[in-house]
This record gives sequence, structure tokens and C-alpha cells, in this order.
Amino acid sequence: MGVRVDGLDLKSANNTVVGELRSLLNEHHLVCVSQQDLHEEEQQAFGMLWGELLTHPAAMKRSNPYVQILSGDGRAKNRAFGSWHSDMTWHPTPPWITMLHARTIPGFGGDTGYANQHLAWEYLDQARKDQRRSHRRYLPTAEQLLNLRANHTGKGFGAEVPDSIHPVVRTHNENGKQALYVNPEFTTHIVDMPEEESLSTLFPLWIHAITEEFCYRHRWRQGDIVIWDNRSVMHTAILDYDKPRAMQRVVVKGDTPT
Ligand SMILES: O=C(O)CCC(=O)C(=O)O
Ligand SMILES: [Fe+2]
Repeated sequence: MGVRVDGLDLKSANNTVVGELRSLLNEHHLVCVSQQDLHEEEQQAFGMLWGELLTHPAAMKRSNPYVQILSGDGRAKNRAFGSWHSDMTWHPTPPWITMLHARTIPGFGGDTGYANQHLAWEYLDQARKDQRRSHRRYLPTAEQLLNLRANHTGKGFGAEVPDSIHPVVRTHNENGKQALYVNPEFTTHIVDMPEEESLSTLFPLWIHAITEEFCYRHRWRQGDIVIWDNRSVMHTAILDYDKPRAMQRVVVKGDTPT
């Protein structure tokens, strides 16, 4: 998972460049374009070459809700808790890609973790049979997950933010591969299943989904723009820094997950 592209200037990107980046993304799920310096409007314009942008409820008070600024000083009193997720799964058409541009990075830490959910799906049954790790025997089988649907909530961002129901296993609409599509940040429960059973299905899945062998950890350099495919990966902010960090973000509307 992951590929880095050097020597591009995204200020002059066109549909040909986007087409090439897009095929890299389909193959590698995450593309880092290094050494960029895009202002908000420039990143927004680049994002619009990929499709329709979505606003984010956390950015609705900004003058431009299509560009989000994620900033923090990492100090303990402001500390949030990181959590693995695919972006905005509470949305009826969650973003198929997110592009995050590192504007200010702390001297230490502040990496972002990525977990390949095609691999999580592909290795599910094999992991369940690995009796050396006792928790894995609680994993559901791949067959049990097919045709299940889960509820995802955005209520953490406000009472008006919707919930959505999506398949637990989704099929990537470009490369045709299946991927696990539940996450501990937004997924509340599996629909039409008793709560206890739903929890005992989801918990082991979430542990399995972030198995180290499925993960890539991005150590940011200032100017990086990382574009990732939310149909293929989960990610998490690693909140281990104590200096300012600022990221500029746009998300591109996806299709209804199937
Ligand atoms: O700040 C980060 O490392 C990632 C934050 C995040 O979850 C996102 O941009 O979607
Ligand atoms: Fe995210």
C-alpha cells in the first residue's frame, strides 16, 4: 500500500495528471505527492478535478466549508483520542477520496496510520484459524459477514448530522475488490442483529482490521499531499506530538457503497 510521486506541481495539474494519479491510487490505495505548496483555493481547485467536493460538519462555520483545517498543538489539555476510521461513513455517499496537505508538522510524531481493508477481508478466514492468538477465534467468518449491513453515525458532529446504513463488506467500484467497511469511530451496530451479538462481531473485526501487516504509517514531510481511497483503507491520526500541527483537507464525494 502506498506510492510516492516526486517532481509534480499540482498547481498546474490537469485531467491527464489526475488520470495517472487515479490509476496509481487504484493499485496502491494511497498516493503521496511531495513538496507541494497549495493554498486553500488551490487545493480546492485540485480536488474539483477529481469530482464533486463534500463539506464537513466540523467546517461549516468556516468561510469555505469545502476546505477543512485540522490543527492542534498536541498539548494534553486539548487532546482528543484518535480512532481508526474511513472518512464520513455516516454520510449516504461517503467521500471516495480524502486529500490531506501537510502545512505545519511537529518536529516529532503526528504520523497518520493506514490499514488496507482489502487485505483485512482477504485474510479474515486465515486469521480466524490462527489459534496462536486466542482472540482470533472470536472472528466471524467471511461468509457470515456477506450481506450484513451496519449503521454509521455522524451525531458526534451534531444532532443534525445523518446516520447511514452501509454494507459491512463493500465492493470497490473501480478495481472490483472487496473490503471490510466498518470502523470503531462511526459504526454503531450491525442492523437486524441483537446488540450483544453485534458488538461481539464488530470488536474482534476491528482488532483484525488493523493488523500490523495490513498497515502503512505515513511520516509527514511539510508539503506532502496524501490522497487516499476511503473505499480501500481506514486511517487514524496518531496523537503523540506536542508541537503545532496543521493539515488542510478536501474530500471528494463518492458513490453509494455497495
Ligand atoms: O490528521 C490526520 O493525521 C488524519 C486526520 C483524519 O482523520 C482525516 O484527515 O480524515
Ligand atoms: Fe479521517
